[in-house]
Amino acid sequence: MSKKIVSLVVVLVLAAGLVFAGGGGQKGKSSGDIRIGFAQCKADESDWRMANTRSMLNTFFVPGYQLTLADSNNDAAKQVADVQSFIDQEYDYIVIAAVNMDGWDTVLRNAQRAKIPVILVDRNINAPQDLWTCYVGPDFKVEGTKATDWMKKHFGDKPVNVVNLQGQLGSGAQVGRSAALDDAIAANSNWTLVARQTGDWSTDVAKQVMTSWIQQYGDRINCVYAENDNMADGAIQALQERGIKVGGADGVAIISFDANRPYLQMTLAGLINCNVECNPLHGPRVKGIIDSLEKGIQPKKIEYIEEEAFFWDTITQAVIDARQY
Ligand code: GYE
Repeated sequence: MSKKIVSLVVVLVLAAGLVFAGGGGQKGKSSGDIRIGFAQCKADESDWRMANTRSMLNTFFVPGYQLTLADSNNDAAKQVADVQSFIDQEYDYIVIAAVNMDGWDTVLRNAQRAKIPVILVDRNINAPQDLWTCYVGPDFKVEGTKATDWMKKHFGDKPVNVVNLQGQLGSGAQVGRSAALDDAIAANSNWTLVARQTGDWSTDVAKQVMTSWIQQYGDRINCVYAENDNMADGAIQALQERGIKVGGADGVAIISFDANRPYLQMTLAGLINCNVECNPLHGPRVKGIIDSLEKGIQPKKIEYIEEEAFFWDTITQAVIDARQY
């Protein structure tokens, strides 16, 4: 099935909050398929999350696997219940992209008792390491440091008056990226955090928040640290609607994370100054882990993925065209 059709299936079926991807044959235990329960945050929440969802569904849409996606709609309590449901249905593997870092101990102990391996993908959590098999994803604080290193170079000793559009509060991505900004502010006396608030990974919410900050702080703001592309876009819209110069050498500097292709085009256009990659294509990584476990091979406990950063004054169209997402 082509990518476009799988994406359509994803969009059409997501409304049911449950998506099955499997390579033919009878569904369920009797088919002999490896049954994987994937507890996703909110499958269509952002460009990043859609790419991540497609990667997981496309990867397991092959014979021998049955992937069931449970969409928590970014509700942490529902996501824990989704995982418990996978346990109750005796899935072979559980994969979690955690909405929130906390609240996992009880349900993961239940998975351990049921002898179901738990693979953490994308988002890290606060739970004892013996309760989960492995983590594959970014080191979010390292991502944030790539952004603050650019800010240091860009501003030098000039005052940095930064506003921080945070991701969903309590998610590993938000905690790590915000912590990197906190460290940089503490280390640089010419940096000031003017305001911070969650934009819930959303363009519209970020635009509303940025609009109120412009009304409150006006041209004092010279940097926006947005913890994903969709929120960076919302901030840019708010600034441009008020005729405020954005990006480039002397506009309000825009920091973003994810590096989805449409936002790398905005980086090339000089609207986003620094875009830190956060690779969503975890499907093949998770399949590699499951295939190893099927052979009795233990994966690395923590596998941080290599990621780069892109900058407005060095990125090229060729770089963008070569990207997978
Ligand atoms: O940055 C954001 C998504 O967990 C890295 O979640 C992911 C983040 C990503 O909602 O767009």
